[in-house]
Amino acid sequence: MKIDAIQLRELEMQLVRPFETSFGVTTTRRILLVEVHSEGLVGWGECTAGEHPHFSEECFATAWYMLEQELGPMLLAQAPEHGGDCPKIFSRVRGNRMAKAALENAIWDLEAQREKVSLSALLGGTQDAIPCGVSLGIQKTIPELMKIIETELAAGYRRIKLKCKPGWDIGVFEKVRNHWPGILLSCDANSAYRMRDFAHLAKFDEFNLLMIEQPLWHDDFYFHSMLQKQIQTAICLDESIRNRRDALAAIEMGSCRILNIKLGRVGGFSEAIRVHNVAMERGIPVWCGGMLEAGIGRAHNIAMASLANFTLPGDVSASKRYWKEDIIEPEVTVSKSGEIAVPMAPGRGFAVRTDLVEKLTLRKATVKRTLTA
Ligand code: OSB
Ligand code: MG
Repeated sequence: MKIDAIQLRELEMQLVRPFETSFGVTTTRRILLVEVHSEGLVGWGECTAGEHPHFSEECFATAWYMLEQELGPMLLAQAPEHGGDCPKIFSRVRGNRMAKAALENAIWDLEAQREKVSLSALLGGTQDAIPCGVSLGIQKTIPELMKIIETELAAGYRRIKLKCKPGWDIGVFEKVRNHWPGILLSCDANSAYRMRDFAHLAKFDEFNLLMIEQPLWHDDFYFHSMLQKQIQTAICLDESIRNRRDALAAIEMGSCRILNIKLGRVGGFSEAIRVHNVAMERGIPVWCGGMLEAGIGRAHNIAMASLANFTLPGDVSASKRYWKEDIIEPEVTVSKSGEIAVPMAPGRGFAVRTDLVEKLTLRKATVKRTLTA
């Protein structure tokens, strides 16, 4: 397809409530959108990099730079036919997977429109609804957390994930489990623990957690495999898994029994499908993670989560949990039974509210064609 233009946008969007993890608090998101114009159609992509390089090495500013100066010019010079052509086009650039994913996903988004098929169908999705959970940040007090859990369960969500860290773990799980003995409950440490904490982490077994997500270093497999041997609770890796090869290594080493797949973290739809497939071959269930996405990223997550091995409730939830107004129409909603319906219409199935996007835009840039790309 001939690419006519690539535009980058920086949006500022206020979360409806702050989100606290073991690595920090987010109150306002800087959302990086890419628009790829081709033959009268517009493919949209959302970069999931954080404001600061706390989840991974990437952040908003590094992604903007890579998109404007490296990846954008490469794509303009190459004219891909399919979203699946992008990894090869970007292969000379090391890392920077969230930046790559924004562009690659925009091409898939465009391709689904051009072929008049749903994005889910284009990806090979087979499920018409995805089961949803919620990820709950660290709160000031346990009673505040209990109130939020009550609200989310009443809304239909099927799994509660608690962000945890030393000092906000066992005491919290105890209260929550006592009150709700039967719910699917998991926790996410975002790398907050170390080897001295192994005995402490073994105590999590008491609470019948569905999984403990990324307890140790963000780039580790080996010590997670040591830990997995010493605890009963399934480990789920998030940060550590950058591609199919990482997933295979982690599975073969016994570093985890469940995988979280995030489009940005693995570099886009192509690699996400590869991670999904290798996990399925090995009998490892996966679920779709979240990065506090606005509507474009959320729509793309829904399409991805329609693949067959996304069997566990993910962190993809309703727009209104994050935003007063989302940038897509309709907003993402969750049914009383805790599911999001996968759109079957051509394309991503959620229209972009371009007027609102324009209103929220702080900065725009058009990628220039360069001779060296
Ligand atoms: O580790 O899953 C994570 C948000 C930002 C960075 C990392 C993570 C998260 C979440 C939120 O858990 C998931 C969501 O609701 O989007
Ligand atoms: Mg996580």
